[in-house]
Amino acid sequence: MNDRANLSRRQWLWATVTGLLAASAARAGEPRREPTPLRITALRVTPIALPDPPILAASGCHGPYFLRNLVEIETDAKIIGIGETRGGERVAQALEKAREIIVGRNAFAHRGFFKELYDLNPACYAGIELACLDACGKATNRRIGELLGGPVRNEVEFAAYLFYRYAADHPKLLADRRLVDRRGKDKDALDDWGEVRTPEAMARMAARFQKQWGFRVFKLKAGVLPPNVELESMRAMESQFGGKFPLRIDPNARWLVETAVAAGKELRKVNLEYYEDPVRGQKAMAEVRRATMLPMSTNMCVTRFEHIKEAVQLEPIDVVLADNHYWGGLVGCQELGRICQTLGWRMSQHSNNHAGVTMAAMINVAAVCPQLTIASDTHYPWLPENADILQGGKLAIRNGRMQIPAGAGLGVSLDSDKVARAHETYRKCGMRERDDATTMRMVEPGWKSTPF
Ligand code: GKR
Ligand code: MG
Repeated sequence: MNDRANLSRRQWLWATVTGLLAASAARAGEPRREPTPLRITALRVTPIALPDPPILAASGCHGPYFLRNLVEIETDAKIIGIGETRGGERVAQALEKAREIIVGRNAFAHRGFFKELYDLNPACYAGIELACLDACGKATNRRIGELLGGPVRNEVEFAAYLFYRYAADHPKLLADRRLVDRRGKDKDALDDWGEVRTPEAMARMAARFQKQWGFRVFKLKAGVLPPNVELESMRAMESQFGGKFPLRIDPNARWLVETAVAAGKELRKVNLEYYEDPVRGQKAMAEVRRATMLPMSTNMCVTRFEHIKEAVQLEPIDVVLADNHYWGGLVGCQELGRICQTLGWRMSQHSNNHAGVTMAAMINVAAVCPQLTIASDTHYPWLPENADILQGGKLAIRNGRMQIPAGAGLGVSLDSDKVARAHETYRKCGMRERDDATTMRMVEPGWKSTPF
């Protein structure tokens, strides 16, 4: 019996096809190349807590720490990829479960475990995708942007993210039992911004953001003080800058439709780039958009691909704030970009508190999404100067812009001592999920996020 007779029909077909491919490669004088996987051998998850000043939003008051999860994947090539994602115990647990899914898999083929990880928790997928991309970049000596078809720009514009706030040394906040560092009063305070709860103080804050970092777009986090005070703050910034810089306002859906419509008339008088999430839900957003005819944006009512169908029908927005933590990583943001282009939506980026690894990721998102043409948000200026967990300290913001870090992968590295310290803070402070309402009630007992 010859060899062919010993093979099943399927085996025979496969042998013929691969034989033909090998023959054609050999004919072209090239050795046959097997793809080299970058096998994931281990996953390390490190929850951290970093200092957060008492900035205010519809959810209450930040602090004393914000939580993040750091992700490190080890590979058979001895390359370690790093990632950062949303903080808190739920995400940490999802990441722990992800270990058995990803160990043994190829970091280059991260899209192959997208669904399993995304279903566990979107932020879990985002952290691991980022670490995989970082490892793949290091393995090929390419920046992440280059792996994803970019960069389409070399520097990325960010907006000043302005928050009303209490002074960092507010006595009631210094009495917080969760505090485990040495911050104190005056020169020992976490920062020197003082209390900012009036239109004049907000205009001064905007001017300082402009001077210190060169920002050219300004977003007011509203939904904190009565709407007339917040509108007065917009006017104060407008006159501070002589109408030169675009403004944004984001009440995080704390306003009622009638408040938002009335506010819209006032907002027509300033150089408004867009009106972000004044009200809750696509239907209410669409109503405000129709009544005010202002460009509207969201990181609240269109946050998943499943929300897009309804948005096409209701037309609540003009701008989507992408976020790799919930849109399916950097690749998900690229997919979103194509959809935005098709629907005529502009694209910006959403931010929660984050450290330097996410900062580098956000710069890379903008570098691989051609549609992301307007300034992104970032909380990075609120991170105290010495608090980042990167080697070499914080990444620089100049003229409101950030450069893509130069090295392979994400181009940034973790400082292990700083990571250990931030993990120790996480362990000791006892905070396990974000809870702005509790902090707010320390200053304003009984506080509730009642709609305006
Ligand atoms: O950090 O308080 C905050 C913000 O309000 C944040 O949680 C929002 O998610 O920045 C975000 C936004 O644009 O809505
Ligand atoms: Mg928002």
